[in-house]
Amino acid sequence: MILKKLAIICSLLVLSGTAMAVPITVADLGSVRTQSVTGTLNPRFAWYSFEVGDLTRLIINTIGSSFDTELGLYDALGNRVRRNDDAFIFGAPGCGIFCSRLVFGPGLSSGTYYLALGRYNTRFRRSDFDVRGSGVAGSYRINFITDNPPIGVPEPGTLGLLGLSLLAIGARRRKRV
Ligand SMILES: [Ca+2]
Repeated sequence: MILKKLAIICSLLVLSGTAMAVPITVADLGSVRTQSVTGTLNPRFAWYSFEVGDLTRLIINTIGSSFDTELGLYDALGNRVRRNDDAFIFGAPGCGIFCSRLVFGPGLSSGTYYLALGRYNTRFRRSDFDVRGSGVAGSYRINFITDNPPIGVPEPGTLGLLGLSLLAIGARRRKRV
């Protein structure tokens, strides 16, 4: 009898171990920087992972989404760091007062984080990346605002050079006509 109970406990431990697994479909954004990602909830949640280094601020919001959003942030061990449902009492483009927002100052530890987006009434449980909800048709937009500049935005000097080379090409074309 005791052996049987031990076996059950062991299998429960194994099950809880597998429950801690990272969500199956995660889009890895690499080092977090100022950028926006868009998509649809397929099937019910959207998961993104990203690395946080030495930041003084990180703001994540869902302005521009077409439905009532919710956000939940988890650490690498699957523990919930923070969640938010509605953040904009005066409204925002897209989801209006129902857009979500997470704001972090310098206190956010460096490491890997997992962000889950769902619709209203999503349950972000405390551990094991356990997120439950029903999903919704519609498009979402997640905006990341950090100290790190966006990828692919040319430095002002590069812009100047680009402008000069475009002018040169334009001049050459005019000469040919
Ligand atoms: Ca909401």
